[in-house]
Amino acid sequence: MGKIWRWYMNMSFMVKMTGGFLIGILLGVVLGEHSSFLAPLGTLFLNLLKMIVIPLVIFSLMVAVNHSNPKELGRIGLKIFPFYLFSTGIAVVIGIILAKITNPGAGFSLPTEVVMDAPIRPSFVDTLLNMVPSNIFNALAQGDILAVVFVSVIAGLAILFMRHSLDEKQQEMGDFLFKLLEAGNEVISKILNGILVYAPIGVLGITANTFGTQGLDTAIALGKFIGTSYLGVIILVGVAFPIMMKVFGIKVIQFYKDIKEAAFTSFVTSSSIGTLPVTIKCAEKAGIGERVAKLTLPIGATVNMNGTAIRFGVAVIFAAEIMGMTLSTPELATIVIIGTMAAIGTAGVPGAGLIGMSIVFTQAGLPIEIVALTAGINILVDMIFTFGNVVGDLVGAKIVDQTEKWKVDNTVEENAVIVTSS
Ligand code: DAS
Repeated sequence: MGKIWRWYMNMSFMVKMTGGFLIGILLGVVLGEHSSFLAPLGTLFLNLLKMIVIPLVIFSLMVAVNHSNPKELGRIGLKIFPFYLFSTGIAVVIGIILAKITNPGAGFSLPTEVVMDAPIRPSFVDTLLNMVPSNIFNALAQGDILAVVFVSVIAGLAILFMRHSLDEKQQEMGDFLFKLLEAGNEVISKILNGILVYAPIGVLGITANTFGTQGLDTAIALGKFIGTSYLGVIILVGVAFPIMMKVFGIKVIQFYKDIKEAAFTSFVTSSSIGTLPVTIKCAEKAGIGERVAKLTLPIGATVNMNGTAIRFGVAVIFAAEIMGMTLSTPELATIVIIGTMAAIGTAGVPGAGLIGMSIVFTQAGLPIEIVALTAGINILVDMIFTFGNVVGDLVGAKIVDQTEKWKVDNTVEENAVIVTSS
């Protein structure tokens, strides 16, 4: 038994998830309807995902915010965060539009009767207003992720400014709270690692039950989900980002050549944070100033998830089609906000996008069973989403750096004018 356990633990996460998926398909095809006895394995996985989402977002966001320097955060932060919000929102929209063209979930239904959570998809204005919770504890208990993201960011900033306060007492308390945050983050990541050890078994249960009752339809639906995801990131990186860079006079082809190692590393590792050392090296090659790179890239690796945001847009339409629901334009606008905030709350590690999807689905009132359904093919889509995330981090850094250089040039010109005119 010990030997089998060591063999299982030594296998990479992605290989295990793929193995769980493929064995699940095999069991589903062989057992057919009888595979439903495996469904509880999947339900347990879903409950574990739901259990960890809120604490994970709280601690990962508050620690990420505290890794920045408030003095530097000022001007550059006021440029990079609007880019992150704008580019992530655009990515969700690209995912939604593409999925409405490819209809990945059309003609497919879930094996088990799903009771839809209520309230379903609050209105656009309510979603914006609900970001500021009237009762923080109620928002936590309800799993209101937008409120949790909002409160985590402002609480994290409060601790950050305490740690950099001139008042010694404030500094001491801030440092103490930051140590508590880092300890809490460590606890949550250990629990998450435990969940990810079980994940392949959960994926096996979900996949077997789905393929056992839905058969080939599942493969077609998931195949369209994968295809739409890849197409979405290709459009993001091939069209949207170049347009944004052209606006700032950046040479796109040369920039993409400079960052190719980071793009490739992110694709094969499926980890934005794991790619960070290569991302920083490529930033230097792309002529991005060290100050801008060192400030924006670590934060970007944690909160800027343009590729993953594509996943959320595609997944929501995928789920709505499976559930036979039609989303109105205001509801889709609400989904863009939910997807953008959930992307900010998603960590840059393998498999994190699945947890981000749980956030979006919980908030949008869509069945989390569909998240687990895509878990089996996560290895294929996680690569392209991470690729989109890391390229987006570097595009944001390059744009901010370009405006910083404009600022320096203008200052030099102004000084030159002063000198010549005096
Ligand atoms: N693997 C995540 C990353 O590192 C992306 C995702 O899970 O969607 O960015």
